This record gives sequence, C-alpha cells and structure tokens, in this order.
Amino acid sequence: MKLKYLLPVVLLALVFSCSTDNEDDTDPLNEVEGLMLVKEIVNGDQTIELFNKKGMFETGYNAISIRIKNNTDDTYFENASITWMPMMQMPTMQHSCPRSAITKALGKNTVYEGFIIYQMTNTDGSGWSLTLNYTIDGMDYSVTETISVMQYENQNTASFMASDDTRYILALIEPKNPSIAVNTMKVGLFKMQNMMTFPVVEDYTITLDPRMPGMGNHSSPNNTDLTFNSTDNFYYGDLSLTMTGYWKLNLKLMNASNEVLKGEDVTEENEASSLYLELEF
Ligand SMILES: [Cu+2]
Repeated sequence: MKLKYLLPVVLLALVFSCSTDNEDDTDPLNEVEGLMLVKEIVNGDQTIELFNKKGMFETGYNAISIRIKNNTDDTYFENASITWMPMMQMPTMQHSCPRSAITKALGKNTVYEGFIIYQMTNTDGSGWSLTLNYTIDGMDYSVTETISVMQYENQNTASFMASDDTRYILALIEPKNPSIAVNTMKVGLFKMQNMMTFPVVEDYTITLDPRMPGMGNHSSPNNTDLTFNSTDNFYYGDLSLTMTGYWKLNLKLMNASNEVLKGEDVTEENEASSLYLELEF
C-alpha cells in the first residue's frame, strides 16, 4: 500500500482509539471492570460499595476498591476522603488489624483503594466489622457494618509472638498466580503495637526455604531472602517453584541486627520452621 493511502487509515485508527479511551474514562461502571462487589453499605444519602477480585473477604491480604454513590442521583463521588477501621470482636476484647490508608486509584475518577490484612476469623466468617469515616464537600459521615471474613484454604498469613516479646503479622501478597519458575515473592510485615495500631516493620530480613513436604521435603534452587523495599513498604525476594503442588515456605524473621526473632532452619532432624506460609498451585 502506498503511503498516501496508509496515512488516512492510521489517522482513523488513532481517532477511533482515542474516542474509545474517553468512553472508558467517563463511564463509572467501567472503572470497576474485572472486580466483584463484596458489600454495599447504605448510609443515608450515600451507598459505599466495596469491591475486590474474588467478591469476598478472606483471611490474609485483601486489596479493596471503594466507590461512594450519591443515592439522590446515582452518580459516584470523585472528591471524597476516606479512612477505615476494621474491628474484630473477641469474647473478652476487640482488636483491629494491619491496613493501609485509602487513596484515589491511579487514573480513576470514582474509585478509591487500599488493603486490609485480616489475621484471623471465626470458622463461620463472623467476628469482624468495618467502620468507614468519610468527608464529602466538607461534611463528615461515618458508618459501621458487620462484614464476613472467610478462612482462606492455606496459611497465607501468620500472626506470631517473637523472641523480642513483640507480636508480628506477616502476610503473603505475591505470587498471586504462581508458576513453575522463579516467582517474585512479596509479603507485608507489621508489628502489633497495641490492639488498634499495626505499623510497618522496616529493614528486617525474612529468610526463605521453600519445601515440598509430600515429596521428601525437597527444596528448589535460586531462592533469595526477602528484603525491605522502602518505596512501597513491602518485602521482596525470589521464590523458585520447580513443580506444581503443595509448598511450605519456611521462613525465619531476622531483625536489623541479624538476630533471629522467629523460625528455625530446615534440617534432616527438623522438617519445618515454626514460621511458615503455604502455597498450592
Ligand atoms: Cu481476633
């Protein structure tokens, strides 16, 4: 094809792709495409919508997307500021869990996002509530609602007392879709400062020794320990998975002075660390 014929085709394609992009930006329904509604919380003239990939809350790391609907005209607010407080009611006390701040989702007009790490739940999914405090156009609102948190099938989070008399919460975030390869492993590490406050723990090291207990407890080559990344406050390492099946990710938590706070080496005599996460694919 000669250039003079090709040029109009290219221009047409450009115009077409631009107009499609614009539609995506202005249609609020498309902003949660690929996500499933977990919960709708009606609070007078607003409805708060909570979304994630699976349509349910589970123990461990939950990435959550939020929209606030104006019930009077079915539009979505674009200028809200939102905070949250998850709370678990236990028989003798209540406590919260590690969670992020809530920020506007990148490139979205109506969607806000953050994460919550539920470190435990009751077997029937009961026990948790979620309080949302939000401000729209200078007006403050608050609503508290019961939520269900189901037990995830594997141990994707660990809540443990360490040798420094501190309780830590460790949560597996990635790999979400493990493959037979060297996978990027991402975890969150938090300290339980009190029942309500769970700051990020910085500059520790988490050693990694993945094993297949069902196959002679064999390991895999080319794993690396997890180190702190100060740009997003998570820990990253390389997780090598040489076959599909059940893997026990044996870990040791080391503080900034390289003292072991929790966990043991896997040896002939000791088949697993007391600190571990699980993965099956
Ligand atoms: Cu609890």
